[in-house]
Amino acid sequence: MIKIFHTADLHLDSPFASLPPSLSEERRAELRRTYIDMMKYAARENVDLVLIPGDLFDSAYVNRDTAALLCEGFRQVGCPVVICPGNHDPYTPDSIYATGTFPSNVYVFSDETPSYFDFPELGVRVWGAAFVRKLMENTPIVKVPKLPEDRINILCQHGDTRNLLSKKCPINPRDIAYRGFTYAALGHIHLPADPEVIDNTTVAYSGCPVGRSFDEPGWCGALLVTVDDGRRVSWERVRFSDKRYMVERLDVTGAASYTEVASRILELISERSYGKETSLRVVLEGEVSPQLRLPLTNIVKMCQDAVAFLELKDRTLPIFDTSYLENDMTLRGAVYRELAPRLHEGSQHERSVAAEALRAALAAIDDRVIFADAVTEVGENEGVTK
Ligand SMILES: [Mn+2]
Repeated sequence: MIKIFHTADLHLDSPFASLPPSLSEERRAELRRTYIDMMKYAARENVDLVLIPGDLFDSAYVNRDTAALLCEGFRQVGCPVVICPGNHDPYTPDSIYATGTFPSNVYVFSDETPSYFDFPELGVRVWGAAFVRKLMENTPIVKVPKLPEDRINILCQHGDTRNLLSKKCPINPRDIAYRGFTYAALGHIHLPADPEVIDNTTVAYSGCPVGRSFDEPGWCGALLVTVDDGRRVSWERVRFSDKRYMVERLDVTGAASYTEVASRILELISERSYGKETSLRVVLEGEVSPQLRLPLTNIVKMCQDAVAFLELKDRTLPIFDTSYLENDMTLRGAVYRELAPRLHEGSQHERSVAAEALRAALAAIDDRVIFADAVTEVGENEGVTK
């Protein structure tokens, strides 16, 4: 039986550019701590092999202290550590992989053509193909020959099984199974589904060990994998994040005041038992009166102590009880009638923009202040690639 610890996509030394410098340094320190926690765990569990299929670092440039810490962790874990550089940390001549001095138990793939490391004492051969630049358009796996059955063949690869047109090493899991791998340790997808079993092959993404933003919500971790003497694979997820991001949608239809919205947010926080371990984004939705102002900064102040961090997005539509506007003969009614088709039938983006326009117009007509923080940001996270 062999025990494997599989982690990927740690993105050490991420810039966290959206945060103020002190907070971003705190986050980087958390990532480093998570790495150390993982190596301690792997040592405690007496694993035979650590597999890191890519994006261990966020970029090719690595802080000297981070590199020292990394070496220390690898030394402590003792067993062989196999790294396959990914699209964020490709094996380039000036990368840490080429220039750093890792302990002798660390094995790093350096070629775009598949190659392998043999571990005869474990009866294991580990295959992989390194990213040597940010893209890998072809599928190196198809160049792997049909594998001999006298040992456990493992793939350690950064790549994308979701999209065969991906420019980040597209992989068809069936190709992995066809070649006869027992286990494929993959990296690249940060929030993966459970491992997939095809014939005698288990194809698994570990996901990222800790979420770095609202794009990566929930508890994260790594995989502890066992291959028994009959080459049956079992796995368990081990949580390594002690903080998490969560995103909630809250329907505030009919809310009469912003304090009512604040108490609905507090109710939601208490219902879900969120506390200081959770950074929370609440997307406010539903239909509210066009008169209702949602000063997000004030609402955040009223609720933020309940969680680690609170962010609000206003996606409400100011069309609750608009019967009076439909027949209003002043400029207010004219603006409403002009925007009504988009408010009611447009795409989500059109509805949000029209809602914002209606709010701004009504505020301007009443000579009220227009709050800049109510500006909608539809789809800002769509199409994010990791
Ligand atoms: Mn990644």
